[in-house]
Order: sequence, then structure tokens, then C-alpha cells
Amino acid sequence: MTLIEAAPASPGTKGRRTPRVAIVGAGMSGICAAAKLAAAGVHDVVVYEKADRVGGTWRENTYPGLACDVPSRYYCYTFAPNPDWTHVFPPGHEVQAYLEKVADDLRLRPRIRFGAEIDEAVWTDRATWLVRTRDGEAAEYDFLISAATGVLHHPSYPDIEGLDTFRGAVFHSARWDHRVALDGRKVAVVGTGSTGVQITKALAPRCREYKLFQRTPQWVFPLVNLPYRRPTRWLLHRSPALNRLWGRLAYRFWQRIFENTFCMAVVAPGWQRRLVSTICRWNLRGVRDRGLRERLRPKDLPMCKRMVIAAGFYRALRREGAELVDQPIDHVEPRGIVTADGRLHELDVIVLATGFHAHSYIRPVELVGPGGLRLSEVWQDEPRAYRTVALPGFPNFFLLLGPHSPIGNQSLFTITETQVDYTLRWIERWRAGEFTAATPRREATDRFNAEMRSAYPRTIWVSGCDSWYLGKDGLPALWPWSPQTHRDMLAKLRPDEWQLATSGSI
Ligand code: N01
Repeated sequence: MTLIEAAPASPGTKGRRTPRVAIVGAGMSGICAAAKLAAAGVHDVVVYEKADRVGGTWRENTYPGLACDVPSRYYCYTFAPNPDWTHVFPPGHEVQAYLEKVADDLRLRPRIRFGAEIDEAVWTDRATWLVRTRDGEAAEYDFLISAATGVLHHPSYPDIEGLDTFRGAVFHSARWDHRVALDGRKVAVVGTGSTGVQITKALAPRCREYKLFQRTPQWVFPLVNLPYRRPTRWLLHRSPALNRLWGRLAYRFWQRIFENTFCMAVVAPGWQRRLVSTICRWNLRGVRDRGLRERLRPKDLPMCKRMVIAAGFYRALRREGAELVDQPIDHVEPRGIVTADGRLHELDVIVLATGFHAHSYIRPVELVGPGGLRLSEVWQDEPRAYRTVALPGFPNFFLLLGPHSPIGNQSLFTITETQVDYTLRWIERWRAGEFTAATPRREATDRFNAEMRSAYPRTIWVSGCDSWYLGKDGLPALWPWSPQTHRDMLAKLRPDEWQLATSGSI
């Protein structure tokens, strides 16, 4: 076992202590945390990234048609406006390029350990986290930050009888096999979430036969995607000041739109819910074929599942060679998929756009807190957290985009920035010597969870559908209030709700 960076926390400038910080994951949140720590003068930082590139979900998803359904000028860091976006809603590879560029521009790469997968982190009586990688390296840190390791990260494979007997190619949408030819072939996509819908638009025109297997219809909010013209991009490149100003204005504009419509529509009844609902229903009316339209009509309410925002989906299904299959899948045999009506759909390729295990978060990394408390046991039923950012019993540990975070049809960049800022304020107090270990109190965490439970009945997520938003207990795992309430709640540290040790461990 190699021990790296095991020196004790040293006094920093002006007598302030210098914390050692480990970040798990170099996706959107990990980059944000590393960037803001650097800006705050915290340089003893290691970002553990199991892959060989930054980007997280945007690195792993490379399927045809991959795009972001949140506007680019809002789907970015406030501290790094991007002059290069080509469209209002960017293609996926531009988001990946953006994350790579931020990592380069802010010189974050030397802090990232690529190919390093954390196995476990154990709290020590020195008030540190001893982090071990699968390769047997170990290092001690004063803070451990879980940067979104888990949401939409672990692919969910369907349990379909005979799937392994199929003689063509089968792969998950988040593990796209680019060696497999698709043009002019018979391709099936299983799943009609945001991913299945985006793939359908891109792939249906390219295949000889394209079959979309729909278990549950989804509401689709129409999207109009406009390009940012070359002269605009040139101008923003030439003038960093203009880029910053334009970036700030556009960010605020889109933030207002999304937070005042979609974000409110999901958490409370009101005009926003009626408006979004009406637009989705109007969009479906555009399908002229009455039979197809009825088969595409969801039984649940718009936004009960994570709403699909897309252009051209219905049109793609009307193309020659494209077919919506809404008979349940019975089994797979070597030649293709057999549906419950006994029909064999002969295929060359099956794509599983069947979603993710969205409630894993940092797991399977095992955290062992003081007294041997294990994360795997604490989260056995459902992941619960304190105000979306911390866990009782696990000191100096912070979560980004963890349980109850306001995710959905909005910019996750905004959420993660709020959570990083909150984490930084605790780290600043540690630097000032105010504590050595801090963990939220269990009562405060229970109180927060009880408040959330009482807010759930007003949300759209409990209106009678199944989705990855719901936990095993059938309750939403999401933030049931406005994003502004999230910012307000994290604007103050509330030390009265925390247990603090001023020397040694907790
Ligand atoms: O996954 P999903 P996704 N047999 O879980 C079906 C984000 N995202 O990858 O509804 C047959 O939404 C399942 O059917 P049902 C976004 O947050 C963002 O599409 O369970 N079908 C459903 O239709 C999104 O919500 C962007 O009945 C089976 C589908 O598979 C999240 O990623 C773009 C099945 C899974 O839908 C996940 O989206 C793309 C089975 N055994 C994705 N098992 C942006 O633009 C599952 N299904 C930012």
C-alpha cells in the first residue's frame, strides 16, 4: 500500500490551517468543487476519478442524438461563461468539451488522479478520512466531498428473459458500442425516457427498421433549438468582458424561466403546472394519426415522471420504417424480441435506454464513520441526508447533488454551486480553527426529512406514476420546494444543528 500526502494539516497563511480535501469524481460537481477550493486558496486537493477523462455523465453518454434539454447559457458555471456554445440547447459533446476546457483553463488537471477508484474511506481518531483506492493507495484528508458519484451513473439493465441469447449486438445507452454499425439495419430501442426519445430522433432516419419499445408513454414538452451564429461566437471570443456580461444576463434569464415555470410546476399546484400540462397535451395533438396518438398518450400527469423536453420525436416515429411497439416485451430469442402478442421482432441491434440506479450516490464506495458506522447500513432502506449536503454520523463529509437535491428539469450546475459554496463555508471555519470535526445532528436531519415528507403531497411526483424520482418507500427522493428555498436554506450554516468537536475526533 502506498501512502500519499499523509503529512498533517499544516498552518496556512496568516496562521490559518490548510485542509487536505479529497473529492470523489471529476464530473460537473467535482470540477466545481476543485475550482472553488482553488479560488479560496485551498490547494491541497485530490480529485479521484476512476475514468481517464473528466466529465462524468457527459463523458459516459455518447449515444446518437445526445443533447442537453436545459439551455447552454444556464447549463454552465457562473464563473466560466462559455462563448463557444453553438446552440441554445447544446449537443452533448459540447457540454463534455466545456467541462474539459474548464478543467484546463483553471489548471485543475494536476489535482485529478485519473484511473483512481475509491474503495472505502474510514474516519480516524485523528479527525481525518483515510481514503483507500482499489489499487491499494491510501491517503488522509480533513474533508471528503462526494461529487455526485451515483445519480444517473450506474446503468439499470432490464431483467428480460433470454436477453443474453440474442445473437446481434446489445448494449445500454450509457455504454454505447460505437463499433456496431447502425445505418440501414434493424434496430430496437427499449425505453421512452429522455434518452430513448433523443435516440429515436437521431436514429429512426438512419435505420432500415427502427422499433421503439414503449412500456409507459411519456409526455413530451416541445423544444425549439436555435443556433448561436458564428459572428456572435466570434464577438464573445474577442471580448471577454462582453462574454461575462452576456453570460451573466443569459444565465439569469434562463434561470428565471426554468425556476419560475418547471421548478414550480413540479412542487405545487398552480398556473405553472396548468401551463406546462397544456403545452404537452397540445404537442401530442400534433400527431395526426389518431391511433398512434392514443398509444403515445400517457395515463399519468405531465411531469409526474421527469419530463421529456425534445423536438422531432413524434415526427421521427411517423417516418417510414419506424414503429412504436407498445406490446409488453415477453422475452428475447436469438433473432430478436418477442412481444406478449407472440410477434417476433427480428433485429440486428438492441439498445437498452432503460435508465439508471439513481439512488446509489457515492455507493458502492463504503464510508466507515466514527464507531464503525457504515454508509451501506445507514442507507440500506433509502438514502437520507441533512439539507441535501451532509450526513449525521459522518463528520467532515459533504455531498454534492446527493439525496433530496433539486434535480430534474433545471440546471444541475446551479445546484452544485450552491452546495459547494455551503461546503466551503464549513471548510473556512475549520481553517479558522473553530472545529476539527463537524457532523449534522440526527434530530436536525430527521426534522428536515419530516418537513420534506409533509411537502410531498403537493408535488406532482406522487400523483400516481412510477419513476426514478421515487425511492423504495414510494416517496420522492427530491427537493419538494423551490430552488430559491434551497439557496436560502444553505445560505446559513446553522451550527446549532451540528455536533462540533473543537479538538480531536467526534
Ligand atoms: O431513463 P428513464 P433515461 N422493459 O429512467 C423503460 C437524464 N437525461 O436514460 O417508464 C421495458 O427516464 C422505462 O419504462 P417505465 C434525465 O434526468 C437528461 O431515459 O419504467 N422498458 C422508461 O421508459 C432523465 O430522466 C438528458 O415503464 C423498460 C425507460 O426505460 C434521466 O437522465 C438527456 C424496462 C427509462 O427511462 C434518465 O433518462 C437524457 C423494461 N424492463 C437523459 N426497464 C438531458 O437532456 C425500464 N424501461 C439533460
